[in-house]
Order: sequence, then C-alpha cells, then structure tokens
Amino acid sequence: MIDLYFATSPNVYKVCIALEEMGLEYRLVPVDLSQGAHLDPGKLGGATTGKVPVIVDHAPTDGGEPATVVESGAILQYLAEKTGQFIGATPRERGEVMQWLFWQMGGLGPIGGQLWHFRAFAQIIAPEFDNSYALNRYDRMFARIWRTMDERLAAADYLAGAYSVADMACYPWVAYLAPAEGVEAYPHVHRWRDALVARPAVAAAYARAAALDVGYERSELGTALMPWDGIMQHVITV
Ligand SMILES: N[C@@H](CCC(=O)N[C@@H](CS)C(=O)NCC(=O)O)C(=O)O
Repeated sequence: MIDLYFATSPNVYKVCIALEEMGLEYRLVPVDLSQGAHLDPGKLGGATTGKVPVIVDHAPTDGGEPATVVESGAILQYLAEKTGQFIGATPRERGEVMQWLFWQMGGLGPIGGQLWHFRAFAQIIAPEFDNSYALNRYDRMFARIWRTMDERLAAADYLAGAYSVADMACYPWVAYLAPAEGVEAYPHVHRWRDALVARPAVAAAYARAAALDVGYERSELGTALMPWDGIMQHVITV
C-alpha cells in the first residue's frame, strides 16, 4: 500500500497517473494547503519539505521501514524502478526517459507555474502592480517550451519514444495550461494530449481524485486561482 499525500495540483496528478498505470494499491491522503497542513511533517508522511506530492511506501522492495519519497520527479522514478515499468530497459532508453522527465521538472513545470501565476494569480492578489514584464517573459519562455515539445512529438509518439513516466509528468501541466496557451497551435502536442486523455489509467486517476472527499471547504479565491475542476472535466469527458 502506498499513501499519496494529495492536494489538487498538476504535480500530484502526475503521481496519481503513475500509480494507476502501474497498478499499485494506493490511498489518497488529503492535505489542506490553505491551512498550512503541508508545513507539519506529521501531516505529510514525515516529509520536511513542505510540498505535495509525498508518498509513503509501506511495502518497499528492500523489505525495510516504510519509505517516504518527496519531489514528483523522484517519486515517478521511484515507482518506475519499483515496478520496472515506464522507465526503459537499457541505459540509452532510461537516459531518454530521464532527460524528458528532468525537462519537465526543470522547465515545463516551473515556467508553466510562473506563467500561470502572473496570468491568473497576480492580478487577483496584487492588482496594484504592473506585471506586464513578468507576464511577457514567461509567455515567451513558455512558447519555446511548446515548440520544443511539438518538435519532439513530431518525431516520436511519446516524449521518450515509448510511453513513460516522462509523459505522465508532462500531461497534467499540458492539460492545465492548454486552454490558456493555445495548444491547438501545436498539432503534435495536441495529438499526444488526446492519446493521453484516451488512456484508461489517466481517466481513472482524475476520476478518483475528483471523487475524494478532501474534508475541507474550497475557498472561492482558491477555486478562481486553481480551476482544477475544469481539467478533471476535460479528462473525464473528452
Ligand atoms: N518540485 C516539487 C514542487 C511541488 C509543489 O510546488 N507543490 C505545491 C503544490 S503544486 C505545494 O505543495 N505548494 C505548497 C507551498 O509551496 O506552500 C515537485 O514537483 O514535487
């Protein structure tokens, strides 16, 4: 059994998808970010990094104590190595998977997060500031990310050639940013996104997260800033 410390976030959905794809038994443990629950290691599986996702694997392959793993990229790698799936068999294949996983962790995710912050959050949180420089910067940086991804997917069905944890890492961010960022302009990203949407494990991951009783009220501001339900709707209905 694996506990996944959960909040509605693309970084967490990556792990939900991986757990479903790998057929692992798991439990979602809601973490109320709005109340700072993630800052208490006791409410975060012992993790001290103050971020979701976190997993606790109660049956690690070495048979030892439960293993706590933080950082979504490291979690995906851990799960892939645990199950021997979606990570490639040879050093060359693993290198391909890892390079696209790191590309997501170092580029698509953080730049996408900043872009979304300045596009959606900043004007609500601090309308008195002129954010046009930051917005323009992240817009342009993200356009390069779309281009890189589109070029790669013009040459291969999936980022690392075969479907892998790198695709699982990218999908929730693409689903999240696509409506605002015009993914339709990138036909290969679009084709890849549709292939991911059609995967039963992807739909199951979002459906299970949507059905979770998180046990706390979602604030109006939180809903405005994090329109996650729209993503779930997209994945479930498309
Ligand atoms: N690099 C981390 C980023 C995780 C992250 O930023 N998590 C956010 C939710 S998307 C979080 O827990 N934020 C709470 C905070 O920063 O206080 C990962 O990929 O796991």
